[in-house]
Amino acid sequence: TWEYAPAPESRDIANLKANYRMFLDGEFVEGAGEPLKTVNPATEEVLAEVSTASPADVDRAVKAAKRAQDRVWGRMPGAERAKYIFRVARMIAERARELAVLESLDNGKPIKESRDTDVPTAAAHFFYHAGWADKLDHAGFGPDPRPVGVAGQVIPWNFPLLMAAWKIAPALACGNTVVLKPAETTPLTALVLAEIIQQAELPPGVVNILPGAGDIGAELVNHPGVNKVAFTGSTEVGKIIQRSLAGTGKKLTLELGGKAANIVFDDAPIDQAVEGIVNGIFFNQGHVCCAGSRLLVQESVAEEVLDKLRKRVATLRIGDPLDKNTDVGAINSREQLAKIQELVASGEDEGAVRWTSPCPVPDKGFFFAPTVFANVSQAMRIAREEIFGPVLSVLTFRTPDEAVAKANNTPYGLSAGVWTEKGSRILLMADRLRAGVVWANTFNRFDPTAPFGGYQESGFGREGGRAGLEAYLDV
Ligand code: TXE
Repeated sequence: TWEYAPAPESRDIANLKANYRMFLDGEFVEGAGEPLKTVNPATEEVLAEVSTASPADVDRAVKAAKRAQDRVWGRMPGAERAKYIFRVARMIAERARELAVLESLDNGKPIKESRDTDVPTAAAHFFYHAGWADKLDHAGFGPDPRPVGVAGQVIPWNFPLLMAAWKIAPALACGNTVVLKPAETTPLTALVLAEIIQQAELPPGVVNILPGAGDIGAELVNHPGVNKVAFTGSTEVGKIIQRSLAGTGKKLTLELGGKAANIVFDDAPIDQAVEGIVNGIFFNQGHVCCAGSRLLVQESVAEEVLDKLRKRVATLRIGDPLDKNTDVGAINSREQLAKIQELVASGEDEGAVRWTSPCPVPDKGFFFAPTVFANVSQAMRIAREEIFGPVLSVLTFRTPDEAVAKANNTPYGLSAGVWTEKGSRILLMADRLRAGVVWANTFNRFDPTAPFGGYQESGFGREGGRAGLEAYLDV
């Protein structure tokens, strides 16, 4: 029988600004690395001091994960693993308020997004994958699918808890153990997830969470004890990892940058499309790999769409991430803000027409007002490079062929959106767009049942759905 532990006490919201230790072999311990200070991007104040891993800590964690995989987790019947994973899912839901507040403090995202998207979607990911743990033999993977072993996982700062869930849940469902490195600017919610994993009594070593900078990420992915690497982050680092793993025989999945086209046809429900355009680029301050950062609008409705868009964007409220009315929060770091400013300046230099929302912007903290560029041509940097901020580049097209050609004119291929009343056009476009995800009459919808991942320089491998399990199984 399975006895549920009493619901653990959440940390008092007033005490979230504590210091955090790393999670290794079932214990919270001081790492031997230089402690890092994480900053609240909305106030520029230090939020917490976090201990970080040294290369020796990485080695200890990988060995602990291997022991746990060999002796316990990899041998456990799937139905037993499922109970632990369900428990983690439920405890995330129980600690939702604490996790949402902490995520907004550490990352800068509006509380309504961490409350309504990040935390529930993270819990949903564990619930969904718990359901797979005892069905792997019957899912058509081939005879006797086996766990790969130890997964080394490195995640970015834009969805800190959700990315941890995306990585850890499928790995555990398939019987693998995990060493995960969160991003240096947002390690906190992954460490609360570690508390949950400890309270859910997962055997020591099954999950290890080691904060650190990129050098520790490199140490982890290159450790010979790691059998499978999963990375979400910049295309630049993804390429470094791919090169460094060549010839090692390790499995690898990469989820990298994007420059998605959000395509609006003249028969689209325009008001609904405007909401989708706003959500597509201003959700999470545009810190979204699948953000609809290029609006492709059919020439005959371009003026109407742009007028309505500017009016709508002017009503967005920018400011305190903990205010429930905030629509656009803080940029995650000073570095990211500088990158956005540099790319916006390039758009002006290259002759695009800049419009900036007149909404008031706080003086303190890292904020950037929602910005829309019209008259953008395909050669401009703002049409080609990932800005990863609240900046939309607007291009026009006349025919579906031209829309496809422009949308596919990118080295990326993560996502796209299509707005039209015509079902046949949706199917045609979805077929011809080189993107791992195509949304129709919606944007930025995430669901654990749907595989997510890219083409080309957006990476390879899928997360979510049955396809997401393949990377964590050998057949
Ligand atoms: O990413 P990095 P950064 C894009 C976005 C952003 C740019 C830079 O355009 O402006 O990348 O962001 C770890 N081996 N995206 O510098 O460096 C690092 O510690 C192993 C898109 O933050 O790729 C962190 O945990 N790991 C993206 C993680 O990699 C290494 C999300 C991501 O950091 C490493 C984030 C190395 N050599 C940024 N170097 C998306 N697709 O969602 C760094 N890391």
